[in-house]
Amino acid sequence: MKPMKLAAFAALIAAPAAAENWDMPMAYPDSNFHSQNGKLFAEKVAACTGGALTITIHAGGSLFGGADIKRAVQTGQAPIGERLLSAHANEDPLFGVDSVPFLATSYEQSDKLWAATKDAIGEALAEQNLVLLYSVPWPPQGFYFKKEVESIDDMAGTKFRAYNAATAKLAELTKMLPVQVEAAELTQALATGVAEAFISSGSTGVDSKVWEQLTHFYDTQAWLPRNTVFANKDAFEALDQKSRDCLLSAGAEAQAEGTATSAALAGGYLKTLAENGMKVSAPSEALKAGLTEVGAVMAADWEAAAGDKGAALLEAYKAQ
Ligand code: PCA
Repeated sequence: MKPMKLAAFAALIAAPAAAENWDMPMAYPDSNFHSQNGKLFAEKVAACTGGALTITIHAGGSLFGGADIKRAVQTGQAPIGERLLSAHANEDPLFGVDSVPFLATSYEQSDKLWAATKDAIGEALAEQNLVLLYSVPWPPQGFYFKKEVESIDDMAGTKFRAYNAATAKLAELTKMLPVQVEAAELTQALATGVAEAFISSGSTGVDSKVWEQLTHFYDTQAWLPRNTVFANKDAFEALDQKSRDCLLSAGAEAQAEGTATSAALAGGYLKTLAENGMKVSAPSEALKAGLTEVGAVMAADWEAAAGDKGAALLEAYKAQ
């Protein structure tokens, strides 16, 4: 009897903790590289935890729309989620550092800007009951129009789809009419005339098959905004140490791999736009010069909003 009892006891203490499943809302389409990278992240977490923590991806805004994901995770309605953090720059200017025009315009610079600001961004998120897990840049941002645009004067009066405060400000400074539209509703907004132009990556242009409505893409490489994945702090802290470590290590891997994927795909998206009949080109000198001026105004605005803390981070970025 005795040995059997011991064996039963051993089996009991060796039994894995009840498996936990987290639902992860993401705003962009299932086929988008961020969503696919989210799935790879989920697979890594499952493998690392031996199935103790699994993550179910809900792409395309199917669980929460983009605008609601951050609040949902903060309040624990979802334990984890992905969001374009710059859309929350009104809460903390730091969240918008990736959308300051012409501050970081290549993958290399984007990595450096992230390295200089990630701790401060992580702290700002922690104050909002969030744990930073990883962040992946979109390809560089260019302008989509349905006419030739030679200078910013040609933009005036255009209904311009904005995805954050920076893109709305850019529209105002170029005398366009900003309208906030999530990527999930972009196709419809273009089809119904709610918007007739926007700034984004080739990735979102391809996702939305914008060649059905628009004709010109100007490859301005203005900035590389990021999608950031965070967990609810209470949900994170309720996990065992191993699961927490796995989330962080899988996040680090997903960030490196997602960034490499973004860079590898960037050129192909522009090719796809051209193959579908769009005129893809560099901006004219006049357009470049106008956007540089607008960008300088926006950079000064950001610095004023971000104060000494922002200035120190910019210095750290530029010193790299
Ligand atoms: N695509 C997202 C954000 C930046 C990008 O390239 C969008 O347009 O909503």
